Amino acid sequence: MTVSDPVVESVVATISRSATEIRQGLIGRRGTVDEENPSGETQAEADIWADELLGDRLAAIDGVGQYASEERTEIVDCGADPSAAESYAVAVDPLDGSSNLKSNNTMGTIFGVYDAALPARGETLVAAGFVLYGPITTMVIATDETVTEYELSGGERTVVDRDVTLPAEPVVYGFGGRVPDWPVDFREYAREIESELKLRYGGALIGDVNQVLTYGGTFGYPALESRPEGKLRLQFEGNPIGYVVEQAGGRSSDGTQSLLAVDPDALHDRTPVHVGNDDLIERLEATLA
Ligand code: FDP
Repeated sequence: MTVSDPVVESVVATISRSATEIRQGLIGRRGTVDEENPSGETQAEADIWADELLGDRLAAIDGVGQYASEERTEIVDCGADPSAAESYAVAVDPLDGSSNLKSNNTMGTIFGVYDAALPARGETLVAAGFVLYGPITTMVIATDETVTEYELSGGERTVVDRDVTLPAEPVVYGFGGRVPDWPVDFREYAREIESELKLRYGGALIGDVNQVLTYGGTFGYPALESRPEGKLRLQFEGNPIGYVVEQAGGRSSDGTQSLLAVDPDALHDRTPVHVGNDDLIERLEATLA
């Protein structure tokens, strides 16, 4: 199964073919380097390596006008005008959850294909998705038509679910950050959710969101007392994940509105991130209002 837009299909095919290689390349690259990413976080060797690998390949695609990554300060101008028809900007988090390298837990690669110059609103996404490096490597791709899950093996992608839809009955939840750092209103909401759903939290956004897509429920990395802007990045994490979950029948929120409606100020802007079943996000927004 291919994506109908040829540029988007090339982006998706490039990421899916690279995923097996990225997975293999993690061996021997679990250490950190003496560098920080533009958000001030220590980079792993694998973060930099995966960014270079994906950056070179995605920037070479005809119709990709910009490449941007959580791991580099500036946008790479790839030649095509991202606001022109049939030309797009690609934003990538090459290795989401890379602090899990140390404990050998789940990680992912996230991408968003924007039909606008970056930084852009999530509403301009034409496709988004992620690779999940779990016991097996899977890929979820959302377009305006559908959300599809694939298994990846040796550069091939095989459909396992043609129509990924959030189960109607929520089962799991996972919230990031430390409880004492949660604002009082979020704590109140979390107490309610804890009494209704089952905690499933692995510490990598992609792994935790995929549990929500699989079982129904909610994932949140809220605004913190120490960091009201939240931890996750809007262009590289919030928007693509919001798009996937909304296309799968759920909702996304920054606490007050859909993540896709947030106006970015800068490429590396952070945002509180909440995704999940409709009624849970509605209750969250009502509690935080
Ligand atoms: P990581 O720092 O390991 O890359 O934004 C990245 C992210 O992981 C998310 O994948 C994850 O949900 C969150 O940060 C975990 O943050 P904590 O440091 O608070 O555990």
